[in-house]
Amino acid sequence: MIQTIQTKPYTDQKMGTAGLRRKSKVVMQEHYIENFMQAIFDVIGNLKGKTYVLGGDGRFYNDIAIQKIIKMAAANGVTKLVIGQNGFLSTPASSNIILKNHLDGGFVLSASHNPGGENGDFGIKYANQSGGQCPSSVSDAIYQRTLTIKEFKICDTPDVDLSKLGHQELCGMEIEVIDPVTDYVDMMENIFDFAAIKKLFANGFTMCFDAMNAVTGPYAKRIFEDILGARQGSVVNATPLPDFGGLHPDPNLLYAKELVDLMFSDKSPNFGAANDGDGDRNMILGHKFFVTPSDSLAILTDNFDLIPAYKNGIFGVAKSAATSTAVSRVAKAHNIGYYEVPTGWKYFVNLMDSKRITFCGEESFGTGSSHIREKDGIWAVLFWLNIIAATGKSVEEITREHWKKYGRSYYMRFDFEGIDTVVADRLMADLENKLPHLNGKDYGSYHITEAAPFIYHDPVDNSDTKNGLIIKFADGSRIVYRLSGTGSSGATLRVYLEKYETANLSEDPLKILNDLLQIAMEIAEVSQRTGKQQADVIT
Ligand code: G16
Repeated sequence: MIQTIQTKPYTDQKMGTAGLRRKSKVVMQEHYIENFMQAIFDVIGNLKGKTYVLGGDGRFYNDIAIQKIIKMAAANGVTKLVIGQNGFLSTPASSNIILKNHLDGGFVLSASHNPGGENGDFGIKYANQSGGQCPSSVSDAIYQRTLTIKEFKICDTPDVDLSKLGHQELCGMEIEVIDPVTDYVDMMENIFDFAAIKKLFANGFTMCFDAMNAVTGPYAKRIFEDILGARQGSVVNATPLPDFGGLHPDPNLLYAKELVDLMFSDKSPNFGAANDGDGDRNMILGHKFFVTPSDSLAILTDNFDLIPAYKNGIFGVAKSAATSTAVSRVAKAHNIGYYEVPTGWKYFVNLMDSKRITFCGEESFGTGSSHIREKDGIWAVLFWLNIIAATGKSVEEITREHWKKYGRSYYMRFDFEGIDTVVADRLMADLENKLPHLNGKDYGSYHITEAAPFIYHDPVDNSDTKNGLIIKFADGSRIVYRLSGTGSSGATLRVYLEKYETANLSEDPLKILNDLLQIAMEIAEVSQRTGKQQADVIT
């Protein structure tokens, strides 16, 4: 039976860089999920004939939220939901299901790389029929709707059994529970040279993939161990847990510590990788060697012709403005299109749909291609394995040869977390006002040639987006400032530093970037305004 239930609006349901992301306890408030979902359904409008995919990364509250969403979808007239078994679905797998089956969109229940559990974070990503997250115009309309919502519709029925594969019906809506892994594996087999990677493992190559107790465990076990023949146990933390076993599922040098310690030990396997909560981020490591995400994008792009799906050519490549410019040199060498977009994967979607780009990536450990409309953690790992299989070279050799050929963009990100939002907004606003006065100024040997906000003009829909502030120097160095759009409370100031070198290729990045860090701190008055002498997280 369909019920219409009265509710009162929440005022904090504005989506960030990637959907709605809040503390679990905020989301657990009465009707919080219901209000947000009803706002989405209201903005979409007529739901008759529409099919959506639904799943999540298994974090705390997924099981409760998913049942609410199923019952609300049915009550709002959705024709069909395709749901991952037991409610599991990675973000890239969900995008693939939308595209492959021409669905109208989907919902991934995840706060991505943020920690889970009752004291952690929860989130909802809403994708439209493009397979990517909805554009800002749609998320703005949804937010406006959340401010005026008065009631929501829900079916008063028992919970759906999501452990059973196959078809069911609920309040007149069709439900299909699918294996979350199969379609994704098929897609990967059609992109990469699985035979070559199998041979690599058969010849004794070793890897460690850290699934961080999040959603990619079952995907990674099936692909790396069962199909490609990596030895059993190559995938660690492989069972998705509601609190990720206490891990912070952010694949970087700080939070993937267990993997990093292993890879930097004498007994490390040949190759190491980690994914985040919902499987769209990746980190790549070799023996005692870390590849920055910016370099990874450049290296993958440079080696496109080693991959069966791309060997006949690629359209172009894009990166977020905050990502290092390493890939720009590769694009130039291959004479392919090159784009810089604001932070947020959704900005790549138009470029992929219009065949301007094939590859894209971000400094925040995201790499992907137009096979789907989300970044894809396992895809990036397979790409690296395919290059290693084709060249017989190690991660370090591949990266060092790349630097030799193109020079090296030393790159680091400094995060100042938990800042009062008023202080953070003021810092950015004052800095923006200061930028025009910085042009032409010298800071030691650094000469500023351009200081301006980053404004992106989308060549497809002609929209303009402002995101972050960029200071460029005569030697090609850059400082980028922006506020994170994925936090669940307070503000995080991100300061991104980059310096290009053609001769000193083996230095400690911090040593190379230290002067630039001091300049960045001074220009934005970071310590005076935030009380922080140094960053909380450095990646
Ligand atoms: C999300 C977006 C990414 C973006 C990242 C930035 O990642 O999908 O495209 O790069 O946020 O985060 P911030 O605004 O905090 O710098 P994810 O993995 O959280 O979905």
